[in-house]
Amino acid sequence: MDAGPRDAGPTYPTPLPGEVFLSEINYNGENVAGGSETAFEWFEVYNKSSKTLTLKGVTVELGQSDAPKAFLIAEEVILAPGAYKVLPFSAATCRVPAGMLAVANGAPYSYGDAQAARTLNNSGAAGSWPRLALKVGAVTIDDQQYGQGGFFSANQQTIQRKDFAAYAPGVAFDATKWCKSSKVWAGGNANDFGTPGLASDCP
Ligand SMILES: [Ca+2]
Ligand SMILES: [Ca+2]
Repeated sequence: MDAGPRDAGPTYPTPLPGEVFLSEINYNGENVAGGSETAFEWFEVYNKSSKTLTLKGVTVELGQSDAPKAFLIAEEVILAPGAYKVLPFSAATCRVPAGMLAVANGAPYSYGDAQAARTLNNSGAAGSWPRLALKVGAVTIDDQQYGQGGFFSANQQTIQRKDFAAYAPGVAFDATKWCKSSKVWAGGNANDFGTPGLASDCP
């Protein structure tokens, strides 16, 4: 049996709580008449740790808090220490420069192409907030019910995180630890507000 290492690339660990965070969410994309804003959606992750990590094996839950939809990241998506990387519904339509996007197998990663149900929801109320979460098996890495308390952004305005304390079970979304973006990003259009691939610029 040949179990030699020559065919295996480097392997990296999946994140633990406190190592990788949801740092920015673009759930409210451009409102295209007769179309879907989902094509513009993306979220950003931040590797706060000093380790190179992979998102391969991370489960993403999205949708509404009372009816989550989930998918597994099956591709090797590597996060360098300190990196901010964008995971878009579609790398082709998100209007985020390629250098800011997460990469899988040498190409920009997309989680939504041909998976129309993978939407980042825009609205909700008590008991059914829009939600985005990252898990490794049963371990929650991050979990944000981002509309909670009525903290909703406008069309083409992301929300950015300004506090990176490790996720603790049962802690509600805290809007004071987030801001609504106020500056356009390079490579987007004149109404795309956010900091894809970069640290938050919250006041
Ligand atoms: Ca949306
Ligand atoms: Ca950012």
